[in-house]
Amino acid sequence: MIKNIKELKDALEEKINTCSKVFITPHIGPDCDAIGSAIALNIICNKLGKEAFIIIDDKREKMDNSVKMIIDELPDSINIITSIDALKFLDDDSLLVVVDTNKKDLIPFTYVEAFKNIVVIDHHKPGITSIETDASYIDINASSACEIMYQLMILFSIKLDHTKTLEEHHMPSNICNYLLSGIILDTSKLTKNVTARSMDVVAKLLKKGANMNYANDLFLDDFESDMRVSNLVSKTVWKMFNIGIAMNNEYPDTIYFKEDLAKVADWLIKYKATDASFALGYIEPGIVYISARSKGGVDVGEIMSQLGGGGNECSGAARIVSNDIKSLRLKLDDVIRPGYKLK
Ligand SMILES: [Mn+2]
Repeated sequence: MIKNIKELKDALEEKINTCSKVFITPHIGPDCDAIGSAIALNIICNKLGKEAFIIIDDKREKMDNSVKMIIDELPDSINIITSIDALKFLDDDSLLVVVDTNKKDLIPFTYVEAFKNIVVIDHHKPGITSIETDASYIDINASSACEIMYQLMILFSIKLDHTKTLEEHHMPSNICNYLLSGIILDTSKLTKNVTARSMDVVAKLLKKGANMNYANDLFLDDFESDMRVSNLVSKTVWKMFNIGIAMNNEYPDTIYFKEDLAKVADWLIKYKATDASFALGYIEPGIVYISARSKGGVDVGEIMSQLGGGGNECSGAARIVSNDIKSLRLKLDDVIRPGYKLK
């Protein structure tokens, strides 16, 4: 276990310098925090003169718009490859860095044991499926992986505000905006999980040229998505008066985007009377996704962990292989009861 950011910097530097190449993997279904931190790590590798590859298997059509926009503007120096391609040229001296998750089942491949050297950088609670490595840095007080990555980049003396330096090193000049977007996303626009340090990082990113409008534009809703979200919100059933559960009972086979379900849970938690909210639906045939939110009084991460997912007190999710969403809905009812302990 790595205890502080300085130790993480030293461990990373040593491991990157001594490895043959670096494979960076964000979680399946990468969001802005995951992709932002993966790019930041790629820049650190470039700075140390090491070849790096970001492993993403998600199909472009399935990707979140904000992530697509970021990927589209990346320079050629950032290599995104699939896990099958990665397998072709990984060797005994390859280093794997997992960002924005610490769980085996949330990374795109199952050959994690093929790596002798693994670093985990995350801000989610560890659980039974956590990747085993001595070089694991998990700061659950950090708002986001991007908050951690910003501090790391500073320790690596990377000049984020120097567009020319970034260009010379073929680094994406928009990196400050990517990091800001990751923080904005994971804090629900700076309203949740925000500490003095998060705000400090945000202030420094803005000073270095990040632009709030970039992040806001990235997260603009499109009409179709908003209609799917409000439609699902209207199907919410209230349990024990203050737990909202949204599911499409009428057309249970409807396929949603993961982000739609997150938005529904976000929507329901904004009401004064809501203690916790859950939104569930298929994200592809045979895969049910549950997004959960709480104001902190109901530990939704704990509730989600009982369904094979995870998270923290305020935010959680689970991805379940199932063709029977209706019985999952009942199972959710069962696990909410014991988890419903208001502080
Ligand atoms: Mn995150």
